[in-house]
Amino acid sequence: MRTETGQVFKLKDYKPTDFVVERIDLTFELDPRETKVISRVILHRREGVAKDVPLVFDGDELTLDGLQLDGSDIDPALYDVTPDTLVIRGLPESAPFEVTVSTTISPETNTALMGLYRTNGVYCTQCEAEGFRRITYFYDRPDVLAVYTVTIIASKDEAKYLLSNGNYLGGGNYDEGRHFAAWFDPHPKPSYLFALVAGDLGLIEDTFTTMSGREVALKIYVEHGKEPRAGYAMDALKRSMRWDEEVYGREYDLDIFQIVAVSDFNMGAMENKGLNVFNDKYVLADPATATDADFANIEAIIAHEYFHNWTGNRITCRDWFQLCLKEGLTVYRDHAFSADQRSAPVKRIAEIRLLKAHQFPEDAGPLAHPVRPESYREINNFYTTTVYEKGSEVVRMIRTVVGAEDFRKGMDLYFERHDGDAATIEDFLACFAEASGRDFKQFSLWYSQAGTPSVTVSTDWNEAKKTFKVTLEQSLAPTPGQSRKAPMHIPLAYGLILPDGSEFAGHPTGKEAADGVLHLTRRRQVFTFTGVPGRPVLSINRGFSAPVNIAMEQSTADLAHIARHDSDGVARWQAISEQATRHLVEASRLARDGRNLPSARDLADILVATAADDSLEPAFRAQALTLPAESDIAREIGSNIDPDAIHAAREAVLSEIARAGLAVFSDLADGAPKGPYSPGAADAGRRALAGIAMNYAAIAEGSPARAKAAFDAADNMTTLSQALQVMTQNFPAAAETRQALDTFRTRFADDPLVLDKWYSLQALAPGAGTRARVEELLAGKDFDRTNPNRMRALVGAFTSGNPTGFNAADGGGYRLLAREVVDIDKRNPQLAARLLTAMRSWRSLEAERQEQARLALVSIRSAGNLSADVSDIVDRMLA
Ligand code: 0A1
Ligand code: ZN
Repeated sequence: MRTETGQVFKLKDYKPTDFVVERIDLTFELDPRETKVISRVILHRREGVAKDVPLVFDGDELTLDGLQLDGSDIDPALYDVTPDTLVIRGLPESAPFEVTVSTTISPETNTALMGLYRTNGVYCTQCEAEGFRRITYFYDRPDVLAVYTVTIIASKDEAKYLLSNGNYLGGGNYDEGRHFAAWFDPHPKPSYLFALVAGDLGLIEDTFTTMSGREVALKIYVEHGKEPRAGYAMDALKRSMRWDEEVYGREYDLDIFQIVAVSDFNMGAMENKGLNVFNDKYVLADPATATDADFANIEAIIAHEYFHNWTGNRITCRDWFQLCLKEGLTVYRDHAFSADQRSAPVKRIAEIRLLKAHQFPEDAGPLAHPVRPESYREINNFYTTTVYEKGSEVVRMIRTVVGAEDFRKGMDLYFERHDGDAATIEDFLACFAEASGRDFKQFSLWYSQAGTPSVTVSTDWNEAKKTFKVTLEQSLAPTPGQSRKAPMHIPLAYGLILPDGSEFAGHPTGKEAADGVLHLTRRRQVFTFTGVPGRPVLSINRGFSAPVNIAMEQSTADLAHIARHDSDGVARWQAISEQATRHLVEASRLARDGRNLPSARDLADILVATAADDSLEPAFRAQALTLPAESDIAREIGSNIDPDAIHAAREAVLSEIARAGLAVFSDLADGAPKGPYSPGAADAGRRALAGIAMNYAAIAEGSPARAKAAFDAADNMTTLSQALQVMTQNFPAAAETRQALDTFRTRFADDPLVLDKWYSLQALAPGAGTRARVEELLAGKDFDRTNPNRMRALVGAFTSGNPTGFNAADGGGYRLLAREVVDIDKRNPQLAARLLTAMRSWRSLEAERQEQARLALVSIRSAGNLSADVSDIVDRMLA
């Protein structure tokens, strides 16, 4: 493990390497504890680099076994080696040369899950961002592109399949029960895209014929016995391949595309060239074990990794500061794919919810950073929702600014001009500037200024003159390291809805407002509409065209007018959600002061009417009925948060809505599709509506009976887990709930992915008492603390999804997290650091909880031997 060195990496220090790598040949002799790695690298000195400049390769916890130059041992006086660097002097001045580096590594004891490790007896690698340097000494940076040949030797018993990137070259028997396989990847790639997998696995196969008629072999490897659960992933893969051809003209470029599902993985999945490695959670699904949400996630992540083949692999990043170049763009592409496969407005609503729930708090707290950071201590800590989700929103805004046609032109230009490059955000923006003839200078602030902009909107209707004036004013609060900010280019999609519900067709004067978008570029701007027949209602930031906070005094009646008439479904949801948020914020404040709560009648009326409106998609109705989460309310309140007051207020509102709509909810709760399960969007939407209706009905009835009956009758995991969730959230202490949990545990005892749900549901039960249950589960004799999915399912769910449990006033939740973080850090720093980010909003809590949280953070900081990952996060949180 790399411990803290305090070293800070800066964007402005970028410098190309002194030597240029031409190709690399790797040989692996696999063994659980003593894997031999021989790396032959052909390089030459970059033009203009002085002849006394040494070659400096990266390493991480390595030991060197041998070092040769063009086949002869290098004199030890000519090199220096430590576990994390290899420096070789006296290398040829201009001619190419070959350096052979031999190392021995121990996959079995590699608990960080970076580099080459073992999971369930399978050898597997994870090299992004800096894992390759745990395999061999090399230039482990994304701007060093090389052609790889890989030979793998292993025992036949232990590893039936020997896989790496690219096309299969051949293989055969070796010695003493061992065999080998060789792979060649013709596309130059950076080391972070290298992959090796070897093991005894189950396999499903298919083929895909590309747009130019080439047949590509498709293979998905999973644990034996799980093959039937890989079918949906295969289907999603083929749809992704077709979509990228149809929408972006991008064809796959190897003879084979492989996916391997493993059970120990730090993230969701990894786009290694031609050999994607997945967390098995995002591959395995069938109706009995996966929910609709699981199916949707699998579809999205399969697409995401596949789309990286062009946005990430063919065009990669010059340095890790440019991470959003591949991630923001690829998230944008997978969102568009899912929107095409499912309901576009419902997909957008889910994206907005996620962005506000995760990215907005990150941007408002101590871990805020620009979409393209300018410095970092540990790059692993920058695989964030800001880089990914806000990065995607920025690409979406580019499309809003230039329009669909020029967006596609810009993308085509990007693919054409930068294929084979390690590129930058400037390269990317230049393509859209050129395609559209626009200047992106101000727009590029979205990449460099952190924080969520606020836009204050005020309107003025002049009945006599029939003019409507919209005044917009933007501001951006300071974030760590950035005290002063410049005004940004904020594209705000809008509509003016007239009293009769129709939309005003005119535009304000001036070029800053064409195509239904107000382009806010100055601090304050006024847009005037003339000839408006009657007082309109402004629907602003429609579809969340810009990731900003809008502050506008809008009456409940006006919000209801938008909710009823807006031509844009997302905007209708935004109006409903705004009304719910306002009410909940107000109720939480009153609850905090011990006062009586206001009636939620108006809100209940809108929600119940929406629930009952058969002309609306079920999935949309389900979204509308899902109240803002407690964490959303907390974010809106902003400071001096009392999670108990928010919980009490939200429960009261839920119960008022439930009672007002009991007849409707009771009906809808039975509306899940009957007959064979299909994971498609239409059926999933009906199940979502039935599930939320069941929750309201159970709340109104004050009894778990309905949910227990649904649990007993369920024939698919979606309904089963919905029913269990209704029980654990609302009736955690009921006998029925205990009984259902026991049944669930027994039925899925041999299925870790399903058991993860069992852990999460218990961790999410509200109230201070849940911590004791979490401790009990952690202490269970079969609880596996080394499995990232399991830790996230229990500790992650408790700390980031259970505001009243985690933030219990005695600080016990914080102490639990601190203890686990320090413990996990010894094995898996990345996982520890990520779990710790659950405390990123600690400064917005009320004073006593803040103090408890601070003490817990300080206790982490004072634990010895922290990893770079954890110390970076804890230091930023305490700064
Ligand atoms: N590039 C991957 C995410 C990823 C990043 C780091 C990892 O290391 C443990 C693994 C995966 C993606 O965007 O899907
Ligand atoms: Zn990605």
